[in-house]
Amino acid sequence: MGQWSSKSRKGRQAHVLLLGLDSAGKSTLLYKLKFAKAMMTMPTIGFNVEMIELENSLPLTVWDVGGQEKMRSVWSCYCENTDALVYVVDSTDEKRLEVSRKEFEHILKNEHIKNVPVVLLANKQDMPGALTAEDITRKLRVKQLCSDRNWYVQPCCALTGEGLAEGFRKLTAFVKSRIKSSGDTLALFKQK
Ligand code: G3D
Repeated sequence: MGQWSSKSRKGRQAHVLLLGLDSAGKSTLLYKLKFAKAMMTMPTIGFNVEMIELENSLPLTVWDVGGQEKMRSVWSCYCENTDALVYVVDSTDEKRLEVSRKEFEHILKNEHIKNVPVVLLANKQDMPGALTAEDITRKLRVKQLCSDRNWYVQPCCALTGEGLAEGFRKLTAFVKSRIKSSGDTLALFKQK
């Protein structure tokens, strides 16, 4: 395995698109990752952008685009130059799961994110009755929809942070392997 050199700060960063319906927990998880604490969140009007670097790994620029119905129509405008997609699902919101699945299916058809790896976060696992990651995988038909790319479904709780680092580690590994296989020399990948 290689390691990302500190030079990578000036070099390659991964652009991560963070999507999901409103209230799925996108802002909460972003702040938890960034500041290691749960913060009071407001509905995202427009977008939030945060730089995140996990354990001396590839720096990630995470674009959190609002998930309200109005904003979903502009998700596709943020797809260009995206290295990875994180799709967040509220595992307790069974009523809107089909809406979420349709939006997921729709965004995966975007030409700019063809073959881009996906990590789906099955959030709010702390809540009683939350669907499991396996349920979410099945109900969102992730295997079929993501058959052309690397994907992973991670159960998590954005409030406590449980599962977040694992999910983003998986994402980083997917991105690195995609960059490597595409021979991206900007990546500054240093072999040990
Ligand atoms: P969004 O950015 O996807 O729209 P937010 O969603 O991050 O604003 O979260 C929406 C609500 O869900 C917030 O509650 C937030 O605290 C809650 N939430 C987010 N993640 C979790 C989780 O893992 N578990 C639980 N129990 N709640 C979570 P409020 O009450 O502020 O609307």
